[in-house]
Amino acid sequence: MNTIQTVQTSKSYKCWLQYDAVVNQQRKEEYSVIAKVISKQLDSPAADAAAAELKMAFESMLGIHAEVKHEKPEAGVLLSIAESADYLTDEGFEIKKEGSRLLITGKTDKGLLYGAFHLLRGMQTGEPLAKIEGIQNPANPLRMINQWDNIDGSIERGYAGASIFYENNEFTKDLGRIQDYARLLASVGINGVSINNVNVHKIETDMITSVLLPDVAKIADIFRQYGIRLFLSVNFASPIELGDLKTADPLEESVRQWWKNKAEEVYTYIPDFGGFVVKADSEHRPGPFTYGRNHADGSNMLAEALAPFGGLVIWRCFVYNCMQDWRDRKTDRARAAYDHFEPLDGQFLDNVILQIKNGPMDFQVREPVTPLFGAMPKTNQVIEFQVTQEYTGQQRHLCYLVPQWKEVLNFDTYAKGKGSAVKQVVDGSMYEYKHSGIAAVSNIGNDENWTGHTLAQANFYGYGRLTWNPELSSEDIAKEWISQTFGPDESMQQVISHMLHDSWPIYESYTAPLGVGWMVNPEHHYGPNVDGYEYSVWGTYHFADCNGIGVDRTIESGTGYTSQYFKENERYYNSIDTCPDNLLLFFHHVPYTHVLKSGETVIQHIYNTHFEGADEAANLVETWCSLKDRIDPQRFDAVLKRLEEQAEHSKQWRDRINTYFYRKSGIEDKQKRTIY
Ligand code: GCV
Repeated sequence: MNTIQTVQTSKSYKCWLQYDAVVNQQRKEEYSVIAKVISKQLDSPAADAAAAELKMAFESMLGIHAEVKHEKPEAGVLLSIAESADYLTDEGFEIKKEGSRLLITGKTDKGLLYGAFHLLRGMQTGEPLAKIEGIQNPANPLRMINQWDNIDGSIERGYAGASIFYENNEFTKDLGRIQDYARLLASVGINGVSINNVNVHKIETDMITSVLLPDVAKIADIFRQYGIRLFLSVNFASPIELGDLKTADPLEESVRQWWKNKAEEVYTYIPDFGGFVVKADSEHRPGPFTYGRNHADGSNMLAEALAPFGGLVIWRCFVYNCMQDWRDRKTDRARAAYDHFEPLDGQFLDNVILQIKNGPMDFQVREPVTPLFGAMPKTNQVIEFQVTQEYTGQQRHLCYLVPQWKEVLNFDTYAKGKGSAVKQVVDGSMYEYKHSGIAAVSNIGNDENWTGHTLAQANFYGYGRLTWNPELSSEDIAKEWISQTFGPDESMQQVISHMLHDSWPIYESYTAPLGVGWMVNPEHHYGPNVDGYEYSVWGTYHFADCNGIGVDRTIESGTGYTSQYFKENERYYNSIDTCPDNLLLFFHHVPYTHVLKSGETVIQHIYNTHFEGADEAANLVETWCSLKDRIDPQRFDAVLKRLEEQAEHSKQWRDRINTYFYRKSGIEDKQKRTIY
């Protein structure tokens, strides 16, 4: 049987898999009855991992050294497969108490693994077994994490140390840490991981050759035990890059054959390989446009190669002109994904999935939901979130993103009339997609606590839980995470939950106002710089002058972006009367004196929110300090340091933004606070 050796034992490293000793005597007695024996009726990597996790957890939580055996126990946990259980999907499970036995039943061994983690989550949060019982199936078929790790050990947009997968242009030897990562991922239901950056550089191109495939296969073996399929990001120009062909034209027979051979080779190393993730014709990455072909041509070529082996092509829609002339007021980056992809609906093979960022720009603190969701009934779609906090404080600022993701998933597209939420598009139910789900950019690195900011573990946890069940509330997710991570003290749990829930609004309030986005320093994207992207090639403008600010995306006088939405949303955003305040500057250019629905003018709103936001960031420090002595010193101090940095840095944001708009507009703050 698989034995688990976690490579570090500190509280920050263990995240939510603390498995602290159960202190409630009644619970301890109840759990102990089922913890003496773990019986598993099959041997498979995932069933072994489930049993090993339970064994380790029972030892740590109850001090019981469970026996693992095949026979049915009188009392104990019974892991068994029921292939004909039609109420379960392949990854679903049922937990049921029968006398002194607790049955965890799956249709496959993956269900057993998820069932085991569900039991442990319930035990860690102190639930009676009766409440842990029940049937669960994941809402989304694909629940994926994208690593943006480079083989030199760096991570694109990584804020928690270096890669856990690579160092110095080689795969890591520290496979124990990867196993611990797989445990964390499986515990929240993730079932797919792409292990290299979507920007595939020269050396990483070798990941699909015999040079690096043996290493990739070792990583796949680890993830397989935890029900996670491995994917690779590939370079569209690989046939050229690897020196085999002079072209990567997707309609050239030699190129198509090259990819077919390549797929066959990959599957000899990794029989359950998930497939390819592709960033093409995006930010200088090669793609089908070079050959006058479209994205259906490009993705279908790869899909054809992978189809015989059950592989998927996850093709990103982040395609836009990144060499825009800032003087060109007609081109609108927000329109790009829809303009490129919507006309191709129906042309993609059924093992192609389009991966679409949640918003039309790029993971800003506030942007509307992309109009592409629901607009392609015949094309598989997955949504892409960003757990790593590129534009939301880089894990130096606290920003709990689960409420943002929930807002997006609950957004009504009106694709099939009222009640056509994004979550129903991406779970595949609205159009009966063959493949669909949720993907996100990972926020972990080799920092001891995985996520840099210890409280950013909540985003990792919450992302996974939402992919499994988008109906979970943000509060429930936070509660689960806090109680497993920090323990049963309820008043402490409430304090942390409030901090988490205040954090996104706080961050939004002292950064770019009213949905306009950007205003960050170019390249690294940390810290305020109002005009940082104003005259750039990236299509990211706010158009502030002495009279007003905002991007006119209306049909009548602007870029017409609003027309990409279904009628109800088109009308809602297109009219300044109905457009919500928090997205006003995304859709409309208005004078500073424009009065918002809140009753404030735009300029006064900017001043107010920036003063208040910085004050609230300072309050987070005080609130956290109220928990001293109730949280272990290592995690307490680490979080305190980050919150102090945030409080200081939010003042920079406040003063830079307020001063900029004061100087532009010449309008005084009604409250006469200090502006420079
Ligand atoms: C991986 C943004 C980021 C890039 C990232 C890109 C993408 O532009 O700043 O670092 O590249 O998105 O999603 O492909």
